[in-house]
Amino acid sequence: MTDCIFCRIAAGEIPVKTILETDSLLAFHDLNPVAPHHALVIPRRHIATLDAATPEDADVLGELLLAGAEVARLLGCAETGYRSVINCNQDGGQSVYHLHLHIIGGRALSWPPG
Ligand code: DGP
Repeated sequence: MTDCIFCRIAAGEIPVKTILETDSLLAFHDLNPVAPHHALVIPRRHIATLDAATPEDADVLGELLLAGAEVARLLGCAETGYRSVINCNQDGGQSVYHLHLHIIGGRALSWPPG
């Protein structure tokens, strides 16, 4: 989708600070970090929301979680801990409608979220 910012990032049209990439996924530093470590992992294929995912997306969803764990290790916050977040739709706080996993760490995070 040409009007999707994360599709454009996946296509290399918008520069990001890449952490890892595979044939199906890309991980990069968030533009507006909310913690010392804040990365996003996106599927290259456009899936608008978690709610829009189908059983055909099961493989890439599994890869997304595993890549998120690898990103946390690469950032150095796996042992101290981090949060994996997928915001879904308006009440979930989603602002970019291309499925993405946040990896947030480097400080103690409160619960419940605001
Ligand atoms: P969400 O609210 O869950 O949809 O999170 C979207 C995140 O995407 C938000 O933390 C900021 C980040 N973001 C938006 N545009 C860009 C961009 O152009 N580059 C990078 N690196 N991050 C972006």
